Amino acid sequence: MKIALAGNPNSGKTTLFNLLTGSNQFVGNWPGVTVEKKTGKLKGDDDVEIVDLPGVYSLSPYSLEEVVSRNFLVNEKPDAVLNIIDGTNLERNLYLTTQLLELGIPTVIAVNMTDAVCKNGDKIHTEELEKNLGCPVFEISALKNKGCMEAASATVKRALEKNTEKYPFSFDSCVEQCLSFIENLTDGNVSKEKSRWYTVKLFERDSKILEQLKENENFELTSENLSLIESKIKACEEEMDDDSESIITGQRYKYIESIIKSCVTKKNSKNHFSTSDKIDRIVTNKYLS
Ligand code: BGO
Repeated sequence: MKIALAGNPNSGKTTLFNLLTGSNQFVGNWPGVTVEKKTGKLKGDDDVEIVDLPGVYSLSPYSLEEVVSRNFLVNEKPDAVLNIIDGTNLERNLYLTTQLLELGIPTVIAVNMTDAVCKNGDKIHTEELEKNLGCPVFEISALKNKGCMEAASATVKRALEKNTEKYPFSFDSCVEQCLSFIENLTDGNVSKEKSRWYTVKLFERDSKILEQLKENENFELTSENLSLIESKIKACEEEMDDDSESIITGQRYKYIESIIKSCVTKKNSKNHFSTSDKIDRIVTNKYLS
């Protein structure tokens, strides 16, 4: 069994990986690139291999690390994903989560740094987070070795059950209509669990996705269907007065904002991020990633 460990840089991924694998680690490079690849056997279960993915903020195709991570997730088909997120910085970390959950891979979320969350006097409502994300959520502290093995065991269980409960988030109706249109054109040719991932990426005009559809799904959109998709995307962009990629980014952050409101009680409520913070992040994500 292969489990991918995914998360933002500084989320505590290395600390967790070391805890879960101990000295049972292999270090090399990802094929064709000079990005370090670490794998290891889960302590107490030699049948489970943990693959430490490069730390990334999103699965866009803009940095080498992002391409390596998403290629592994889409091409190598791990049995499950353990997504580690920094509990003291949920807003930023959940952006990657919203993308991971579209991949149709059984996923478990480990909210790390809960010692620091507790110290700040904040509270994360795990059950509410589970409802919003449609997958199991564990509070852990990799630093203090709390809850880590439990999260790993739940990931193994989730992989064995092949459990990909439906991720409950939907975009605004104009976007969803366009996504349904795209999905119908690929229907039956793209594996069911990956369909949402490919559909959203086609809507975003992700340059690498057409090649991957051909390689992984043995499916090519006809030029007629591609121009039909393009005209639908353009109509949606006009209606929403933005480009398709920014529409998706903006709506992900809007959803994250609503999750934070219902799932986090902050001691200092001023810590909630404001609309201007949100816009800063959209711009940063788009132009700097
Ligand atoms: C330093 N709780 C707390 N409080 N900190 C944690 C936890 C946790 O549960 N887990 C990890 N950290 P990485 P990536 C550091 O290195 O695993 C800390 O990038 C320091 N270093 O100890 O490296 C962890 O692999 C000097 O902190 O993350 C590390 O995802 C002063 O989070 C940091 C303070 O962890 C990143 C911290 C010289």
